[in-house]
Amino acid sequence: MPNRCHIALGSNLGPSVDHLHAAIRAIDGLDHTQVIASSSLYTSPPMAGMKQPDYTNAVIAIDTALDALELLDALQEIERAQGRERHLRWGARTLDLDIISYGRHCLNLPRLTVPHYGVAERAFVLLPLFEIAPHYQFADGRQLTSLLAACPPQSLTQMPDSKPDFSGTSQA
Ligand code: ROI
Repeated sequence: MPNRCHIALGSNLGPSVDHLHAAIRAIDGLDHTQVIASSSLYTSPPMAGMKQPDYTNAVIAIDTALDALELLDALQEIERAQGRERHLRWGARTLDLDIISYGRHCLNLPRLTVPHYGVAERAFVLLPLFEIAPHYQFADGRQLTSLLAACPPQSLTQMPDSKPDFSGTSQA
């Protein structure tokens, strides 16, 4: 049985829209993995007033038969292939792929925490997720709409006509 997972995408270096589109195609091309839905793309200033270029963000839903660490490895390989350099925590990046949820599982592994630890503070994750899964409840019981209502305000701009193409057809 595949697991329904949500991946947050972010980029603020180079042609960010192209980076996100290429990443979504690459994820759809992973073994035993299919993109089910994608949000629009959004632009937002960097969180916490950091001095960096604005970000382009999106969230996708996938179904995957990869286990959580296989998925993490595959996403990190896509980040590497698209030129991400990893030495700066919270530095500007060509591509950031975060596993927000993995099925109905809560995982606390050295390399991976799901639901993602920072999700409640990140409108650039919650709002795109709301676009594709408005009734979503995290595996730890938190309701997406409650997190959105309590999230620190953040300026997010939905880019018109920016829903990426992928081969999936069903809804998240
Ligand atoms: N800020 C925004 N707006 N979008 C991001 O994807 C993002 N990613 C990050 C930090 C540096 C926390 N800030 C961000 O990793």
